[in-house]
Amino acid sequence: MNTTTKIAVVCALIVGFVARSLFFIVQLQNMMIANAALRNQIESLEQQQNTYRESHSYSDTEYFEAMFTFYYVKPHDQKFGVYNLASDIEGLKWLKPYKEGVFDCSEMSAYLEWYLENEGWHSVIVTGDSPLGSGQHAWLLVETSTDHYMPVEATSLEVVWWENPYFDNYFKYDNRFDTIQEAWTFSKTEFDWWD
Ligand SMILES: [Ca+2]
Repeated sequence: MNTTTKIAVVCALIVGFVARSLFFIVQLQNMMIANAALRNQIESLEQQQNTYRESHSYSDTEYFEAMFTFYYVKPHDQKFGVYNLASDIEGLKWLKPYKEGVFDCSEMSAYLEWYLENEGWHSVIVTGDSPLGSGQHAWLLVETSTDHYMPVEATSLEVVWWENPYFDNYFKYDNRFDTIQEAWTFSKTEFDWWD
C-alpha cells in the first residue's frame, strides 16, 4: 500500500468515525426530546388526575352503584308460599343484640330484607306507626303469592299470622322501600345494618 492509499484509508476512517458520531449525537438528541415530551405528558396527566380528584364528588347514584353492586345476588326463581316463608325464617336468630338507634327495627328489617331477597323472597321494607301503637316501627312485607304480601317482624323474626289482632295494621304504613338503595336514600343511618 502506497502512501497516498494509506492517507485515503485514514481519511475514510476519520470521515466514517465523524459521521457515526454525528449520527449518535442526533439520535441522543432525539431521545432527549422524546423523553422531555413524555415527561411533559406524564405531568399533564398527573395534573388532570389531581384536578379531577379535587373537583369531582360522587353523586348518590355513583356511590350506590359502587356500594351496592353485589348487595343482591338473587336466585333465579322467586319463592312463594306463607308456610315456605315461615319455614325459611324458622330457626333464624339474631347474633347481634337489639340496640335502640344502632341495631333496631330498621336495621333488622334492612338486614332481613337483604337475607330474604337473596333466598328468593321478594321483600319490601315498610315504616310508619307501629301496628301495635307503640311509636315508630319498621317491618317487612313479603310477597307470598303474586301481589299478596305477609308481614314479617324482623325484630322477633316471625311471620305475622292472620289471627294476629293487629294483622291489618301491618298494611298501614308511611314509607315503602323496595330496595336498600331506596331505604338508604331516605335515611343514611336507619338501615345501615352493616355499619
Ligand atoms: Ca326488596
